[in-house]
Amino acid sequence: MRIDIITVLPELLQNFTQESIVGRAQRKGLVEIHVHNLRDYSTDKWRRVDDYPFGGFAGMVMQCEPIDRCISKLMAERKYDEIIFTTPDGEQFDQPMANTLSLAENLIILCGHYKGIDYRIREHLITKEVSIGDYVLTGGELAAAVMTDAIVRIVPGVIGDEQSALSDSFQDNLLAAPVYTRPAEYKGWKVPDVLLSGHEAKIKEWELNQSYERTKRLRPDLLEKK
Ligand code: 6GU
Repeated sequence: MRIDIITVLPELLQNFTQESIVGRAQRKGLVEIHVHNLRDYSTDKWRRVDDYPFGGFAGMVMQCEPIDRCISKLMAERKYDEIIFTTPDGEQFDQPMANTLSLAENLIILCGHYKGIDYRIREHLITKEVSIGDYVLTGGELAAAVMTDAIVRIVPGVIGDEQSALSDSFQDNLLAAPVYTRPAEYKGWKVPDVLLSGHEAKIKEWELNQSYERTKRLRPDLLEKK
């Protein structure tokens, strides 16, 4: 899978794409993430990519040309499954959307900024508008990082034990059960006995009960989706 991220703040995303599980997935050759500096596609001598809005509204608007030049170049090189725009008025990102997007071959994520982008880009080039939640960020970079992280980690082979991605919170609309590691007792704080019992069926039953109990208490809305 390949993800192309278009941004005016490439430095903000560079470390993220090289580190941790996402970085390792790239080194393993399972995914390729390319960060493009939108200013490289400006034809302005000051490398500007925004301008004042028609109608005299406040703020600046990202112009059509640099975005179109960047997306057109990428589209000439390969076929994209989705051209995503990050925006607070987009469709809410969630685990089912991450699952679907993880099956894509090629994705573009265009990071929104300033007051917004010229609406013609959204009408003519963007295929999917996505928000990561009901709050406003200064730009779409962190949203692009969140989406990329959630998508990449469920690509087969990225997480060693594939069970572990499938047993995540939200994969079945249940929160995950608590986990513990050694020592079995720390400062008098004890690990539940059942986990030390070696009784596999009982442990599975305990995990499922914990999942239901925690979901009912913390996120009852998820149980209504089941
Ligand atoms: Cl995708 N972008 C911005 N700027 N703010 C957001 C968002 C995206 N999702 C939630 N808030």
